[in-house]
This record gives sequence, structure tokens and C-alpha cells, in this order.
Amino acid sequence: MKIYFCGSIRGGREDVDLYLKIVKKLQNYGTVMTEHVSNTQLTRKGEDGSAAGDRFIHDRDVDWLRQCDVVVAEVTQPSLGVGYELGRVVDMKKKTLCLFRPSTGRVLSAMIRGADNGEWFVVRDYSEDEVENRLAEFFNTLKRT
Ligand code: 6IA
Repeated sequence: MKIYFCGSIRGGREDVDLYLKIVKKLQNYGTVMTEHVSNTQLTRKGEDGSAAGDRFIHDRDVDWLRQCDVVVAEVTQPSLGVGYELGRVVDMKKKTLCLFRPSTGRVLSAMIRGADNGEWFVVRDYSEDEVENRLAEFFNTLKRT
């Protein structure tokens, strides 16, 4: 199974340790195409000088979104890129899990929470110690569809 993981890069790297934890758990379910999102060496600033160029990153990521089987996004740290990816994914009707931590005091964008259709695009509130269970629930549901 090809898994596309979304997490903030230029939106801020505050949650990168959690992204790493999630990616490690996702690797029990399949191949994570976007492991770089969880690279703790990758800083928000470091991206500005990306040799690949923004067009290349955009086109490759959209291509990967088309190829993937499922999308998992950590949406607590607001990121334009993650929001954009999720918008594209809704159009592609990909099976998607968005994970949000209310304990941070943030309120998730209505454009993400409101996109939950209880079917193939779901938003789940969680705390860090619930990651494993939330992922297990999501992948178990996939097996039944
Ligand atoms: O607006 P943001 O930068 O926060 O958007 C983050 C989202 O966009 C992530 O979920 C990624 O899938 C995607 N994204 C943004 N920048 C990159 C990127 N930069 N590489 C891949 N995906 C990206 C270059 C990294 C490379 C030099 C290791």
C-alpha cells in the first residue's frame, strides 16, 4: 500500500518529532512516499534554498498524490501546502485521514473539518498517545471497504 503523509514544512516545523512518530507507525501498514516530511533535519528555512525548485516539488507531489492509495495528514500545525494537498485529494476522492490535536488550543479550519464526509475523508481529534489507535482504526476500516 502506498501512503502519502502530509505535514507542515514551510508552515512551521514545531511538530516534526510527532510526524516522525506517525511515519514510523505508518510504515507498518505500507510504503510512506513522503518520508522527507518527517525528516528532523529539514527546517522550514532550509526549504527556501531547495535545489529541486518549487515547481518540481509541486508537480512531483501532485503526481504522488495521484499514485497513492491512502493519505494521512497531521493538520494541527496550519500549512498552506497541506491544505492545498487535501483540497486536491478531496477532488481525487482518495481515502484520507486527517489527525488534529485540540489540546494545542488551536481550532481546525472549517474547510478541513467541514470536508469530513464520514466515508472516505475523515477528521479525527486525538492526543499524541492515541496515534497508534487512530491509525489502527483507520486502516481496519479500509480493510472492510
Ligand atoms: O506549505 P508547506 O511547506 O508547509 O507544505 C507542506 C506539504 O507540502 C507537505 O505535506 C509536503 O507533502 C509538501 N511539500 C512542501 N515542501 C516540500 C518539499 N520540499 N518536498 C516535498 N514535499 C513538500 C523539499 C524537500 C526536499 C529538499 C527534501
